[in-house]
Amino acid sequence: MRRALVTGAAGQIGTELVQALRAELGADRVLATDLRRPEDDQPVVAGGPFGLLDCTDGEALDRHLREHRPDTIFHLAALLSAVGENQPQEAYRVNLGGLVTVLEAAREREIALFTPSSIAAFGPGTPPDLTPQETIQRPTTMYGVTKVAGELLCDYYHHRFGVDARGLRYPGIISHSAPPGGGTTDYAVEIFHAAVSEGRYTCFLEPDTQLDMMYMPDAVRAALELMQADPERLEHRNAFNVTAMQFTPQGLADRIRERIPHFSIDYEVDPTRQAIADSWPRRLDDSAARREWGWSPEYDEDAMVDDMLDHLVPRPNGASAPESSSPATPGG
Ligand code: NAD
Ligand code: AKB
Repeated sequence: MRRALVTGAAGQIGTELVQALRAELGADRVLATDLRRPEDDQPVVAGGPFGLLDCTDGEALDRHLREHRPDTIFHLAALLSAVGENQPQEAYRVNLGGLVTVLEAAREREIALFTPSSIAAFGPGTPPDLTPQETIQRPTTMYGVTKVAGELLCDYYHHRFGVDARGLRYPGIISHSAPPGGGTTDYAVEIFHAAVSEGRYTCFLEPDTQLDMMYMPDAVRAALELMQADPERLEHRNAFNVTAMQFTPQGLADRIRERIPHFSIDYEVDPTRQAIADSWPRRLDDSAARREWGWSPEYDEDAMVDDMLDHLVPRPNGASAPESSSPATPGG
């Protein structure tokens, strides 16, 4: 990988993936694109080239590809689960229309492609514990439907046209830099901001709803490692199960209260997001990723909570928060 283009770069994952790519490849070699332009002082814009791009617009994509000449596209533009249930037709149009547009460009220009899938690609009939790499996939959300179809499309473009398409099934991603984009796992980010600013949080999921989660540094590293993996070792190219930690809202609140003793949580359950969460796995089996390209998470729940609060709790005398670094005690 020498030059990259990122779609949906202003979102939760793009904001951090772009910075990691620029650190690795050089700032000028990573073109960040999105439907919306963040403020000029945001790292995605301030740290290197940025272009407006609707990922469903094949001509505009082609213009960017001609000018920037990437060998790899990280296709992150999508509508997430809760937004997708509010606007299912739009989720279909952006998530699948955008993916086909990008796959076609990757085919025509022989560009490698990273596309994230999600735990949302599973449904109520899927085994929820140690969910196998290959199993029943009958999701009940439009977001999930687009993720399963996306996994299949990426496999198809690889087998049929030789496109170097690769992908991960991400669990819920927790981070402190950019807000989450309207998903069911968003509570696990919101809770930190609320704990620090107000000392209390009202959660939209029930206290004992266990979901699979991952801290952003692991999520970014997983994408980079997969795209740099030896293709000869990859049996599954797209939709690798990856996981790092599992917790419930109550369990996460308990971990936060160990660090912020006055923190309290209450619950106002949103039936739509609760139904989505109830249809998703509690813990994935990520042994295929471990075997085929050496996946191993570094952050467990305690290391993630410590690092989140290190970044979000205001420091005395305006000192700046540390860069996220590998935890002293690896988890996983
Ligand atoms: P996000 O919602 O934070 O960001 C998505 C970005 O896409 C936004 O900046 C939005 O402006 C942009 N966008 C929307 N429509 C667009 C269009 N037509 N053209 C170009 N850009 C458009 O999402 P995210 O959390 O960064 O997720 C990125 C990818 O990772 C998505 O495919 C998502 O399904 C997947 N994923 C995310 C999580 C998570 O917890 N964040 C978990 C599993 C999978
Ligand atoms: C969502 O909740 O929609 C996302 C995801 C797990 O795909 N965070």
